[in-house]
Amino acid sequence: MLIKEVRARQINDSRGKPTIEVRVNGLSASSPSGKSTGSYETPCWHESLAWNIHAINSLFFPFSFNAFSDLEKVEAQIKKTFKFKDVKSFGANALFALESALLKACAASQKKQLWQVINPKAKVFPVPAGNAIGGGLHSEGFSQHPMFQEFLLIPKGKSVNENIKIMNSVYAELGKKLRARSTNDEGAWQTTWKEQEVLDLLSGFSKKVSIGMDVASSSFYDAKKKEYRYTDKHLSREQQIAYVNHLINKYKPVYVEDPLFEEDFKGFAQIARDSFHFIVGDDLTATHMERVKKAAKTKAINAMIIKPNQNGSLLEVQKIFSLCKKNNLRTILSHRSGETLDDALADYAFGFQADFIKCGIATPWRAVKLKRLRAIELSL
Ligand code: 2PG
Ligand code: MG
Repeated sequence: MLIKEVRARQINDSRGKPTIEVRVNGLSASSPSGKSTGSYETPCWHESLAWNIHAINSLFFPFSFNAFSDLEKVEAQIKKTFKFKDVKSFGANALFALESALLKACAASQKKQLWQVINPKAKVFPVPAGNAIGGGLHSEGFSQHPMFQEFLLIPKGKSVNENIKIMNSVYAELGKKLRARSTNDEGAWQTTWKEQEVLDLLSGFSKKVSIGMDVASSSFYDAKKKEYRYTDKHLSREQQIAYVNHLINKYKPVYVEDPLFEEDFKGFAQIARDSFHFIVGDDLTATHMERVKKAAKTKAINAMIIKPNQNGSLLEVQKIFSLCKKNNLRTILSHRSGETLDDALADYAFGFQADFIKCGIATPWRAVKLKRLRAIELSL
C-alpha cells in the first residue's frame, strides 16, 4: 500500500474531552483517554494535542506499508524527523492512533480484516469482562459510591454471541435490583451501595457470570500516611491485604485488578501467591515493558491489563503480549474510561489473542466494540 494521505484532527471522546483521530487513505482510527491513570503510562501527547495534530499532518512517509512489521519504518521515521531517542516521546495517544489508522488502511488495501494483519492465525476468542457497577474515580461527582472502581461480569457462555447476551441481561437485572437511576463514565450502574453489598448482589448471578473487580486502589491510597482511605475506614497495607484476601475467599472472583497501589510489587505477590484466581496489574504495569518484566520476575501478578494507549507503540504492545505468554501471565486487553466510537479494540484483542477483553457493556462507545467482536466471530 502506498501511504497517500495522512490527516489528523481533533474529535471528542465519550466524556466530551478532546482527543485525536487519524485518517490514512480514508480509513480512520482514534485514541481513548483514561481517568484513573497510572504514573508510569506514556504521556498522551508530545507537547500538546495541537502539536501532535500539526506534526502528523506534516510527517513524510517515503515508503510503502504492507505488513504489521512496517510499523518499524514508521517509528524510525518519527524518531529521525523529531530527533527522538524513544519513539514514545511522540506521545502515546498520537502514536497509537497513527499506527492503528495505518494498519486499518493496510488491511483494507489487501481486502483483509484488521485482526488478520496482526495475526492471520488467530483462533480463540477473548472472554468479555464487562463493567456493570462502578465507583472510584469513574463516579466522581456522585456524593456516595463504592471505593472500588469496577465490578465486572465475566459471562460463562460458550461463544462471544452468548456471552454478550448474558452480560446484557444480567446488567439490566442489576440495574433494577439497585434501583439505579444513572450510570458513570463507563456506562456502569451508579450506586450508593458499599463493596460487600455489591458483591453479595453479584453472587446471586453466579450461574451466569463470574465476578471480576478493579479495586484501582492507587486512587484512594494516601502515600504520605501509607493508608488506603475508604469513606468509613482507613486501612494499613497489611489490613488492605487482609481485606482483599477476605473478599477473594468469600466471593471467589476470577479476577482482581490493582488490589494494592502501583508501587507495591511485594504486596501484590503476597496476594497472588496462594491464589486460584487472577491478580491483575494495571496501574502496576502500565503496559510498560520494564514494569511487566519486574512484575514477572517478582511474581507480583498472574495476569495483566494491556491498554494500547498506555504505551503508544503497537510494536511494543506485541512484544508485551509475547512476554506475558512466555511468563504464563494472562492478558486482558482493555478500553479506557474516556472512549471513542472506534471498534478496533476487538480486532486487537482477537489478533493478539488476549484471554479477556475489557470494554464495558452499555452505551454506544462500549457496545460498538462488543458488536465488532461478535461480527468477527460470525465471519469465521
Ligand atoms: C482502568 C481503566 C479502564 P481508566 O482503570 O482499568 O476501565 O480506567 O481508563 O480511567 O484508566
Ligand atoms: Mg484498572
